[in-house]
Amino acid sequence: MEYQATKAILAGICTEDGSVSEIEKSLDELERLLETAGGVCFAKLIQNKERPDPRTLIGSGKVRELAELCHGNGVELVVFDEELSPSQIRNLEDEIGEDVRVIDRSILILDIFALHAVSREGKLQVELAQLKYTAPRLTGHGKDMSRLGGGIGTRGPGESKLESDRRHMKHRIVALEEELRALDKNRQTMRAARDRSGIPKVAIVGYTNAGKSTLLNRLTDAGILAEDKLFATLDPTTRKFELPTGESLLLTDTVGFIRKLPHHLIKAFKSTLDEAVYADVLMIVIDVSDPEYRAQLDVTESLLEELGAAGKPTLYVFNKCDLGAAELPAVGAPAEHDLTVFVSAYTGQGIELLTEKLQEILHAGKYTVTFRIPNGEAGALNLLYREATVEDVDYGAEVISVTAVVDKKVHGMLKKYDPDWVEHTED
Ligand SMILES: Nc1nc2c(ncn2[C@@H]2O[C@H](COP(=O)(O)OP(=O)(O)OP(=O)(O)O)[C@@H](O)[C@H]2O)c(=O)[nH]1
Ligand SMILES: [Mg+2]
Repeated sequence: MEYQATKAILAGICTEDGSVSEIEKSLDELERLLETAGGVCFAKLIQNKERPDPRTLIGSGKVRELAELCHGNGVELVVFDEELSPSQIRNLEDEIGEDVRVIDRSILILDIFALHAVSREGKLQVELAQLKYTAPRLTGHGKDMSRLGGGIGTRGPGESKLESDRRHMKHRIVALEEELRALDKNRQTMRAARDRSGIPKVAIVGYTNAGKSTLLNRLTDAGILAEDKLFATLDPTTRKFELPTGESLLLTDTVGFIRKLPHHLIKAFKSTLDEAVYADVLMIVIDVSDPEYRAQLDVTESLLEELGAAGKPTLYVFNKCDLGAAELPAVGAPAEHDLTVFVSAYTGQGIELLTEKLQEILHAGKYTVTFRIPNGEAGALNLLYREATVEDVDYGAEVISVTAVVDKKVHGMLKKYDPDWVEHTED
């Protein structure tokens, strides 16, 4: 059987405080989301309207225009860039008629998440978000609905069609919340174990499709699926990485950000997004070949802020340099403890410099000290191995000389082994 992509119209509204060019960019991105979900864009429709119509968002004349455009061209789906209430979807589907389905950006994003979730936690998070958001918006319209899978917007993370039987839904929501709580506890326990290991945690974050997974693969052979698709990654992956100095780090690849990511979606994926919140350092990956990269960085930074992950030492990784950027950003990081680097995760260009800068950020606020530890006081040496970076150990007859990169806390704990202690406290 030949596969036919669902033909769709994308619709947006430009209100008094919006600009048409912003809406156009947002619709272009919506088109990429549609394609990722297996659809194809037939037309884009923007209405200038000071205030949205509470019944149908766009005005009634525009709804008629939309209906004609659908009916005359075999269009089965309309995707709105704005969030629609369940009743707006019902009204729009009633007025457009002929089994054309109406969905919004959030439903489309959740549909992609459902296709891309791999881990049990990821799948449960998606199913819960769909039960809370998508299910109340499913009207049963559309030829597709009786078939398994039900078409774009209705695919669940498993094989099954998204359920919309209300009584069943309530039970399912309770069960999912319970299981997710247990998995979140698990995640917290694992995180606590990583904390005790003292290995610094670095989260790779950024806009969707920026090259986060490609970067982790480049650094660690993680073997994560990296694709020219939006939201290819849903589940976080953590890999150990060794710096040239021999120090270890934990690098975590995370789910990408996108503009107009609704608050309820952020909440639904809180547990996995927490990987960024609990990191010591952030690597923000930016696709400089995308003309929209500045706006994408703004979106990333404001979402990090919303998550409570902003203000950490950050390495700004300007990626895809091999494609050439229209205008390269001025070098110079936004905050004192931040750094920037230009790389291509694809060709490997700049990766060596990236590891150096990463090291620089991790070592910020740290300095090198040579301790003299009497033989037999192995506890101090162990502490250095655990909490600092040991660079050199020289076993003398009575004293072990250990050169290590330490922070103030470790230095203070071992001050009695530092012959130059006074000097350092004056720094
Ligand atoms: N030319 C070029 N392409 C790259 C580079 N880095 C990544 N890509 C491509 O960009 C696309 C997206 O890469 P991913 O690594 O999947 O991006 P991501 O940030 O993990 O995306 P999501 O998981 O979807 O949020 C893939 O087709 C990569 O091959 C680069 O440095 N240069
Ligand atoms: Mg990815």
